[in-house]
Amino acid sequence: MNAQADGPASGPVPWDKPFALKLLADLMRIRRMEERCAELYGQQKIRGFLHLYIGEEAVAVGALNALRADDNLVATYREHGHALVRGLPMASIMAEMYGKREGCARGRGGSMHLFDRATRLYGGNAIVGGGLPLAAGLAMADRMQGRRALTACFFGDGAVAEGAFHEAMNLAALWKLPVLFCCENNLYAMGTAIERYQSQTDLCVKASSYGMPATRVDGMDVVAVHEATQAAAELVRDGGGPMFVEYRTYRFRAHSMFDAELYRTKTEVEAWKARGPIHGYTARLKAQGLLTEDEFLAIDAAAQAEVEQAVAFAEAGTWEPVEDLLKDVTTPVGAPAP
Ligand SMILES: Cc1ncc(C[n+]2csc(CCOP(=O)(O)OP(=O)(O)O)c2C)c(N)n1
Ligand SMILES: [Mg+2]
Repeated sequence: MNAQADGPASGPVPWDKPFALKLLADLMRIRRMEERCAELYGQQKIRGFLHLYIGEEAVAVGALNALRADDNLVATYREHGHALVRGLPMASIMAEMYGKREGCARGRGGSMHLFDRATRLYGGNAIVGGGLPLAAGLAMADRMQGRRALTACFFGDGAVAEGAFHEAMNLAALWKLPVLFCCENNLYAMGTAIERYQSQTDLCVKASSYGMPATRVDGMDVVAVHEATQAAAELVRDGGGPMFVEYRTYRFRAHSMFDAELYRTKTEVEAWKARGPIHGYTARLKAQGLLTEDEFLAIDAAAQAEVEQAVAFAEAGTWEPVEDLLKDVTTPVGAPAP
């Protein structure tokens, strides 16, 4: 139904070797980190919700490598890869997943709420569509403070059916706020295919209806993602107002760790895996003489070593004492203090 099995992305890679291999390393770091997270979940080292990004890595890697360090970033609960590419140490991400004090949100957020003020990662978010109004607000703050940065807001196709999407798109377009709306369209919202919950399945049409430029790109192709995001970011940064980019992608794993995947066929999943973001890119790099098999193995080994160091760091981390649990918890006006 949704399969678009036209083979892996192809074509020249327009980058010098260091940059090309940096992006390959980012893809591998996310993949290896999340494969390990799945194992740790089985061992109950990571608990609660866990949404893996496996299959979608080219979006975060291509897009975030096209942005600047002083741009703001807002993400969803499927944000481990975004946090990593943004520059958070893998160890602090892993410790957060464990719920340890050494985590980037001091163990209070967990997988869905990675947050880091220093790198301007304004959070994962458990609420579908919840990040869009935050992004509009951050962009408005930048405008008022005269900062020439943009806010990149990542969200899924499911968010496009939420009121918050339309409110944020409307105000961002009306006030020409510097927001880059990055829609990760993986064709499903939990177990519901896009044809079953969207009246208009062409999401660019929805964005265009707010008078905002919109473009669609192959989210399995890290080169195409980078080029489209760079062009869009330039437009937004130059004061052109917000822009919408739809990245057509696919998750290879279940929605979360509790999902029997009865809503899609194995054939469809396999067809998308054939377009996987890592092996297609690797083949192109090799064909162009930018990568040898030994270099690939070294990048993979480095990613796996980083994962093991991150796990050791999380294991050695500390739990917050029970008596501190209500610290930083806001008390509603009129309620007795905790
Ligand atoms: C406001 C709100 N409604 C419902 C949910 C339950 N929920 C969690 S994930 C999800 C699907 C979202 O799909 P999409 O935005 O496409 O993101 P994906 O999981 O595919 O990355 C839903 C409905 C929620 N978290 N928040
Ligand atoms: Mg989705």
